[in-house]
Amino acid sequence: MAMAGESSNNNYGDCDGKSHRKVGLVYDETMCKHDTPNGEDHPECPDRIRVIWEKLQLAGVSQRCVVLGGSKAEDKHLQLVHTKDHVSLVKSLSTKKKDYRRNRIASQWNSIYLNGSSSEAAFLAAGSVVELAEKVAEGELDCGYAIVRPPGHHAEPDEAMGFCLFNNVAVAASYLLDERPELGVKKILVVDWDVHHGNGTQKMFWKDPRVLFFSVHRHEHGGFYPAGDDGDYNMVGEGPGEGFNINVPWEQGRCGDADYLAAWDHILIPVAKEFNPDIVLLSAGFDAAIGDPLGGCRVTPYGYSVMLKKLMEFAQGKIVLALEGGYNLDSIAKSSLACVQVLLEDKPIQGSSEAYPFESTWRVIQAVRKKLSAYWPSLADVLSSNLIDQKTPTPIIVFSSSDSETEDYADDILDQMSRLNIENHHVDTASTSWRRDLSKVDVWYASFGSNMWKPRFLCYIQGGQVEGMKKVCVGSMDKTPPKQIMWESFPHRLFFGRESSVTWGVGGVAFINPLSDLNDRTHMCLYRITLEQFNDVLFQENGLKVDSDSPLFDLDTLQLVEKKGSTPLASGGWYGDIVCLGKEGDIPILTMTCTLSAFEKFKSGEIPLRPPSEAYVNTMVRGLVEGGRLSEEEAKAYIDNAASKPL
Ligand code: X5A
Ligand code: ZN
Repeated sequence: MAMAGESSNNNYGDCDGKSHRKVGLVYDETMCKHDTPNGEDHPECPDRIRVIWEKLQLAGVSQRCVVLGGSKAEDKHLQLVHTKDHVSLVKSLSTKKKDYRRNRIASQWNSIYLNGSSSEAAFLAAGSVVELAEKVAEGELDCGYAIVRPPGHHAEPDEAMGFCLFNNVAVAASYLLDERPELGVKKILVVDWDVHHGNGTQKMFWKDPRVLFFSVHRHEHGGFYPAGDDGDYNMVGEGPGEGFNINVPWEQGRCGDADYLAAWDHILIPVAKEFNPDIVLLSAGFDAAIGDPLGGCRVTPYGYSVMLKKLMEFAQGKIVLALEGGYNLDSIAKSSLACVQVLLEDKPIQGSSEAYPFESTWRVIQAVRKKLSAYWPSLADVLSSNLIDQKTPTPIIVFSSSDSETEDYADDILDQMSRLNIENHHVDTASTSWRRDLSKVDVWYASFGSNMWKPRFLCYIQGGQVEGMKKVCVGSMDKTPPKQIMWESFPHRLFFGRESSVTWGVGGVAFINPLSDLNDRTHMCLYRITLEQFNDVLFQENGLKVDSDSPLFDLDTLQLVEKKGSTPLASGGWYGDIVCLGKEGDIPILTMTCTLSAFEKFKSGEIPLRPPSEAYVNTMVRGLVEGGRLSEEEAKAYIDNAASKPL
């Protein structure tokens, strides 16, 4: 039953007598009861659907819609896409059980929390989308929006994940196809504009040509959640379903209206015309919205409204939106309102798009078109160079040598906006709960190699690439720049080793002897960052991804290294040892170098000593000179000396 108060009426007529479309809205306060077991903060929070509902009420649009309360999914409908075991397991999570049993179950899944009301909410979320889709397919409603949680698109046949328990949209699609043949729905277009790949939906219809699944998402070559190859554009489906799965995998964040609309105009819309669906289901996550703390993209409410408008040209406007992700409360409320106004066919939403798609966007769109043109002739034409020349250059972060580098970029102001929101929405899943604790502790990270040049080091924090680097850094999760910078020298031996590196190509990179040597000194640039950021630097230095479930260097290890001076890590990478160089005030000074055993191998020649490449030397020199540490001549001589002396 909806607790929507006086708005729960069926009076969808407008006072001006103009006939509007009959738009269904599902809202049920019961779905707010699904929450973290101990009230911990989580981005997928009950307020998400509340703020959307309140926005629609305040704007006076819910009053013009047909409001439905939630309804529970039937087991047999859930089992159209989920295993029997999965359905029973979710059902068994009811109020009677103890928290610890639920926590155990949740911990076996990726990014899932559970409480006594999770099961009920999951059944309601799926059932509500089924009910709304049924009413639209029957013609009782023209279209609708199910404001549901938990979301669904990550849920796989036998697995909950990514905040999703049941795959709400997939259940509804299968219900129409398999349980209601008399409604005549034979072909369904499922569009997934949530910023994450709809891995669950893809799996469920992988071999099914009745469902054309289109997902546009951040992918970053498999680095973005849900990581891996599933979201790649090569994943086109199999058997009879071959060609009916379309992924548009963004290579970078910051994608906005122009990028999404380019994917619409040059992939989705032409294919949808050929496919000619009987109904459209939209996995409407709003985490690609500007300001979202997880998405890092910048789609505006206007952008969403245009994307939706274009989809309403199909299936005589029969379209059902189901909420998926979206974690900035303000952004999801505004985006939802814009969408409902489009469903109601109100006057067009005002707005305009940023000028052009990114260069990487055109690259992705061309790759998708090429791959899918085997199945969809409308994608076969090569895009004109006039078109793809209209682009925003990829914001590779190349700094000026001034101190106000990043401020020059209007782009980054927007990023800072979304960072403000991260503060209020701690992501508290297995992959990120450690971050909260470690973000409260400051350390000095002492750099002695290329990181001494601040712009180079900032690539590890903010992402990007500077002159001479062969690779773009992803940056840290927390992109706050260092709070303080200072220089010091320490009694350790600097040397250069390894044949070549991914970042710098041929030539050695800098290490220090993990043990101190009072006869030697190494210049170091110290950055005051959080221990969380220090871990992200460690991940990147060791060639690991930054979305790890656990830190490489935690509070216990910090205590240990403060006591013992140095400690090896389980990184397996080149910088597998942390050295504590002392303290500055209360804050420990840490650096990373090779392990003692690797150092022995450098000494014996088992691992090669090599002078650094020219680019690497230049970067170090710039660091030492711009940091006011040495003159250019002195810096070159210092590096030369370290590179030529035997260990
Ligand atoms: C539905 C949705 C995101 C999961 C992110 C997990 N899930 N780190 O947006
Ligand atoms: Zn998402």
